[in-house]
Amino acid sequence: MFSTKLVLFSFLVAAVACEELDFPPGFQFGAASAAYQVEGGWNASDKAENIWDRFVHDKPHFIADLANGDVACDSYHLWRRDIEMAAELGLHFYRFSIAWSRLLPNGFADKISEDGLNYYNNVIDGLLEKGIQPMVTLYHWDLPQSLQDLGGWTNPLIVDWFGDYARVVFSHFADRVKIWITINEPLSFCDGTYSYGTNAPGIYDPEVGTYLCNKNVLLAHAKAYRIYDKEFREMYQGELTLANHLMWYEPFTPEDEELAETARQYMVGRYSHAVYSKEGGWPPVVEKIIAEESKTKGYSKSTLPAFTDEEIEFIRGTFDYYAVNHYTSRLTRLAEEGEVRDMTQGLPEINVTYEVQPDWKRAHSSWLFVYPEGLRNQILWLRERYGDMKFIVTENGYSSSTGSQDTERIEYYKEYLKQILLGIKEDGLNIAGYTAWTLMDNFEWGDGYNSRFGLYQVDFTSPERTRTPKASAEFYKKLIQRHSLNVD
Ligand code: GBH
Repeated sequence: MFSTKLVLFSFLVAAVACEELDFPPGFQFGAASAAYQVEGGWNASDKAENIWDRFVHDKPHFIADLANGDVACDSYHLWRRDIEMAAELGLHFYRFSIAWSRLLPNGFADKISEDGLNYYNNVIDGLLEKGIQPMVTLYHWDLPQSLQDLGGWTNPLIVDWFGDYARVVFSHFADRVKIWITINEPLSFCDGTYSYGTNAPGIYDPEVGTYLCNKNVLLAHAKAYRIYDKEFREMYQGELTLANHLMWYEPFTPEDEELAETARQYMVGRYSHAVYSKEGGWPPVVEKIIAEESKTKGYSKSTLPAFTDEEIEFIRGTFDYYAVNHYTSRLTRLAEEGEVRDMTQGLPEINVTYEVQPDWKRAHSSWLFVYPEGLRNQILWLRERYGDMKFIVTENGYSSSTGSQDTERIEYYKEYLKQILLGIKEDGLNIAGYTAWTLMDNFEWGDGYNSRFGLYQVDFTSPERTRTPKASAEFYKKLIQRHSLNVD
């Protein structure tokens, strides 16, 4: 009798433990890629040059091994195989981006490429045939070079250029695409370009350029959102937002909490407050710091360009969910004089130096330290600052070098997904989906082909760019099948 009870009891405990590892019904799993990182076909048909084509060709020394994305995974030709892989994994959705200069060779809407249209129609239809939802990013860093020549993201006219491009995209694809990201990680290409100089177009102008880009990006996003609202929403009922890169900051010592909060406002708030907060505009603390800095440096006004009241209203509330791109975390402490030279070491603008805990494992990418709790803390912070809303993790992943026995990647996914489950079950966070970065090894920007994030391994020496599943692909497939982290 006693033993039957015990057996029954252990069974119940196990069942509860299993259930704890189950994802809520309706939770969706996907994987992501980006046009420049996978497509290749850089000058195929009438596709025009973009800023990454120009950057890798003119300044190859910025890229490891002088690599480039001319061919990359050759997805321009091998898209059928990509869809097959998405289907093998059982993905609910596949996130990819449209190359602006493949669809609009002039950058402007005066000419639409037939081949560009065909390519993206094929990908969208191919996914839908397999029951996979397309999630489409309009801009993942590959600005048409023609628009860069006119000032790119520092020219306020880009707001209209982006709006025109968005309208073309919506009018051709919004009948089938229901979930959108307007712009991917403006922090990475505004700050990454102008404050750091190592991203295309390689222009270094930290005091002015970064913030011009920052403001124009927010307006451009809002423009696309308003166009969708007015011309497409009623018909198509889709969801839009921008995607932010969120590095989570915790204080190095308890006294550093205020500094950590300033870092969050500087790195996350600068691209979120205007859109998601109740009052809109710049985060007040950032506005204050940059105004003071500008004055000290002798500028006539703050180099953080002010918003008009109309602009604040135009941007405020232009979201249907919050897109979380998250990989890593840092501890923040006050920088000593001259200690921080660039973004990899801290935030010189606000006197922050980065630290990490000694037990945070480092991935192949020098910036990627593993701290799973950071993801949950980051989303909790977003809910606290901007209110309860739907969150989708639109990027999360781990880099290694070549090889397909990637147990460390599996470990990373397990640990980060566990934090998502805890966020849902213990904190009541409304997290609706998760996107693994990335479907297959691809051109990892400045790291070339050295840092590999893929679920599938790609042989970049073979003309067929042969793709083979890594151990993590098997793991992800099982996880999706079982809708649970209870995978052996
Ligand atoms: C994302 O960027 C991108 O959306 C994606 O295209 C990319 O392949 C993926 O993640 C993996 O990198 O911060 O200290 O060293 C991630 C954000 C911003 C991380 C720039 C690396 C380099 C400067 N990236 N950052 S630093």
